[in-house]
Amino acid sequence: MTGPITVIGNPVSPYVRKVLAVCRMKGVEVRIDPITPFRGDDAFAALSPLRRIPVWIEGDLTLCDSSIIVQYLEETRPAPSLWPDDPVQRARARWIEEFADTRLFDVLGWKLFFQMVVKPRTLKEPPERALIEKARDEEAPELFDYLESQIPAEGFLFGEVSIADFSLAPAFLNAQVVGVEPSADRWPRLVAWLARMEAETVLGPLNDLSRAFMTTPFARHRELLGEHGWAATEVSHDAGFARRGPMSPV
Ligand SMILES: N[C@@H](CCC(=O)N[C@@H](CS)C(=O)NCC(=O)O)C(=O)O
Repeated sequence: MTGPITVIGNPVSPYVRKVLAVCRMKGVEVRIDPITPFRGDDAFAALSPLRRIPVWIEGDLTLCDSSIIVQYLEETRPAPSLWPDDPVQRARARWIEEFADTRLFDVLGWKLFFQMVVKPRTLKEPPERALIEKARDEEAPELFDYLESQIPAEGFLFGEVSIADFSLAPAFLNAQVVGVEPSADRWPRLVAWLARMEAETVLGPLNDLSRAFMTTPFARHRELLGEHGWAATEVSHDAGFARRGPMSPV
């Protein structure tokens, strides 16, 4: 396929950072339309029926869902591979990606970041305190315990950095900005691995871009992309006002 590739989605989203990390690893050039899904216009809804980001547009092909997009990237640009060679390890990496996309994001994303940042700032709705407290005090520590049992003392989950690492690590930034992060006393492997992800992989600069988005008014987001080495699309799918999608939590 020819022509420029577009990724619709704001790098504050861990799913968008997963896709952009894979693009950087594989040397795939993309242009970004950095909208928040809640402000997507009708053209966005036509491309993304669940009104979710990321969306991948390459020629006539439109793909939704980060896992589908990164699998497509792996099949069309196989080098360097981001899945372990061994089928057993490859299956484990897929499980870690599934765990990250569903349960980890449910707690760190929807119950913490969405409640504490997106609801008050973007949707102008009050956060649900009981949900936040349970996620912070009970659910997140259980997830950290599980991950502590999976993460090696050195390197990445499957030796070389892989799709498993790029699926798991991004949501920790969203939790960190609302004051939830694993402590090195209780979860030393998890904390050391997160530091390696920031310092040694393409996730570090992507997290910097995400931090800049979180602290900069929406009107400057397209410029921010250029300042961080990414191209912006000419056209935006921003509607200028926020609304929920069909899959947004209540
Ligand atoms: N399974 C999807 C999840 C994507 C997702 O939930 N993205 C969030 C942003 S982090 C979103 O677009 N939420 C808007 C909504 O659900 O209304 C993927 O892997 O891409």
